[in-house]
Amino acid sequence: MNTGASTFTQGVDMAFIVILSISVLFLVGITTAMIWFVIKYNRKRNPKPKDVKDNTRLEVIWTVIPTLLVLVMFYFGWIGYTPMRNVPNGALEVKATGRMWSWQFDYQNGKQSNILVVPLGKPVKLELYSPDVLHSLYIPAFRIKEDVVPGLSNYMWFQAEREGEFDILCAEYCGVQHSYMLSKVKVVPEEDFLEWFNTKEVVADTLESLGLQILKKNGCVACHSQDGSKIVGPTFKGLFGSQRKVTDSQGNEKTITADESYIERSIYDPNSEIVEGYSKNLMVSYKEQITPDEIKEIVNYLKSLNEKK
Ligand SMILES: [Cu+2]
Repeated sequence: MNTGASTFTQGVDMAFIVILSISVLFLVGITTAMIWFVIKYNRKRNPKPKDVKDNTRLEVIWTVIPTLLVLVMFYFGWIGYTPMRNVPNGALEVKATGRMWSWQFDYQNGKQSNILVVPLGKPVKLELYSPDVLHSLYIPAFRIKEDVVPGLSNYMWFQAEREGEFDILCAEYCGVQHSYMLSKVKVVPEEDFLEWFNTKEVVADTLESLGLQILKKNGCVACHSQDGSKIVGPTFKGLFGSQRKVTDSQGNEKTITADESYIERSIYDPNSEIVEGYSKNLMVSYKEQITPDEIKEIVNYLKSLNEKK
């Protein structure tokens, strides 16, 4: 019987309980023996120290028993871990991108989402990708965690056994907004999943402009505020058309106007001009993620922010 949220829950919990029980046993045993020795062999009772000879039988026992216990721990760790590296055939493949500081999930039919929607009881394989720094995709309820390393292809898989929403966290410190790098995995019955999977766009967000949707989808809003506050990068508020003091890649300072071409440069080549008061190398190029047409929508959105006032 499997009552965990994923097929791995039981195996991992078993290894955890075995290792914890052995550790508790030793903690209690060693502490008790220590207290007992302190009382029994204190100086008042034994004014003259006795010379203790070695004891082969005792030495063999305290070598063999811990070796067996370590092998028991290894065994339970091994049977809990090996299924995690063997992906069954026919798993649903999803590309999981971890970047500073958001998660993005790309399905093979072009569907894109910031939460991971998966069918209940079906294997799902995540191809892990990072365009910037080390992250780690962690789903505590499923008992899985895997590093997302730039330049290295890595994967993880799971099969959800319970409907509902479960937390996704980043478990590798990746910068100032690391703790906000949160998402959810939403487990739904297969019919509901297929319905979601085959729907082109979410209609619920029609109140938001397309530009803002693109900015949210790509995680831009994690670093750029819309209300004038300074996070990691400059705010979007009042950005378009403003005069910006920047330092170019040669280290020259200059003042430029934030027009269409500036917005495009900022997205495709973010380190070519750094706005005064901000740091270099915190943003990577979004050339692969954001198309020129999408940039036009972003510009429209930025213009609309100026009109609001
Ligand atoms: Cu991270």
